[in-house]
Amino acid sequence: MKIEIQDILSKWKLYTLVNDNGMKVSFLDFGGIITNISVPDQTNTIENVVLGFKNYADYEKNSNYFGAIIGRVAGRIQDASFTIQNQTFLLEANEGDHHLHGGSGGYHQVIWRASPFQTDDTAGVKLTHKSLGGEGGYPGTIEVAVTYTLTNSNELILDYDGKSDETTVLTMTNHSYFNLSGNLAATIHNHHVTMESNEFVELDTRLIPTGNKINVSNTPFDFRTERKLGDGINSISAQNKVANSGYDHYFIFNQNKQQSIRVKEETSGRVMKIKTTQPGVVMYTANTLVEGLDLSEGKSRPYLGVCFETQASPASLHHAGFPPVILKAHELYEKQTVFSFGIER
Ligand code: FUC
Repeated sequence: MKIEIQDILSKWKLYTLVNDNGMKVSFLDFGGIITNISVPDQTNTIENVVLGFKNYADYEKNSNYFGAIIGRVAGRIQDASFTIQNQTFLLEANEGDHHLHGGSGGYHQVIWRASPFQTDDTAGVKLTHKSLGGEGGYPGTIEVAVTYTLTNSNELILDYDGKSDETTVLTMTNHSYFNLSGNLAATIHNHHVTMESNEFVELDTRLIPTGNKINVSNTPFDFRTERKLGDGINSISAQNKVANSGYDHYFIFNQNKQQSIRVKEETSGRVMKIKTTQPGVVMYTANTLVEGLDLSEGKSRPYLGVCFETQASPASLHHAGFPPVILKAHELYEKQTVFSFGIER
């Protein structure tokens, strides 16, 4: 195991974790942004499987949230406001009338304090940050930590911890866009996904949850048996159309099942498995990714990556019956998501 550290633009640090199989994970202390995950394909060719900019300076804006830590609350908060314990809190409306991904000063824009660590079989970095009560409109001073650990079994473990001095809201995620074809060889239409989810959250035309859950049966949202992402991207179903043709929806995991997702790309043979303690995932197929950004292996275009934003549901702040994002004062927030990479011939 190895950790390499590089200075970037004399303001950020880039950490690269390398395991004994040659798998590499690189990320910045700025936003905790994962810039590169390099893993072997079936011919043992090691290639990058996430979208990242060619020039580090482009991460400064990063309006697509490439690879970043998202918080305090991942996803959209309707009308940029919520009420807890009879108190209403107003947040920044940074997408129309709504609040998206923690606002302009969210965790994706913070330089995190980084502490590297290493054992025989793991290498990692613990990123910590303190967000003050009132910042961005959110109540409670929170100490958060996100730890990235690479193992010799080609797993990337993301551990999220947090504690607040007042009751508040918190659901963090990582916004990596995966593309298992390797070095952007193709779009994600032919990525096959399997997950145990009977229901997903219906969206209105503003991508705000309506409060309804839809059963996946007989829809392109049924991933209980393997389905390719192209099915939803090319579908005329109203919910795929509303999301700008594709997926941008919260899938609720079935209770009492192991919460895991499997993603497979046939040409490369790469398989990614995601295991999480979170109650659901936003699967976003980069429907509105702008064209022509300079990425490390080519130009951006829609459907070039797929995000699996494991998290609770911000819809819970306005509707009953959704996985809650409330964190009580002094309660420990502890979540884990593991991405593991392999091949299948
Ligand atoms: C996802 C989506 C949004 C948005 C953003 C970049 O989380 O839910 O629609 O486009 O990422």
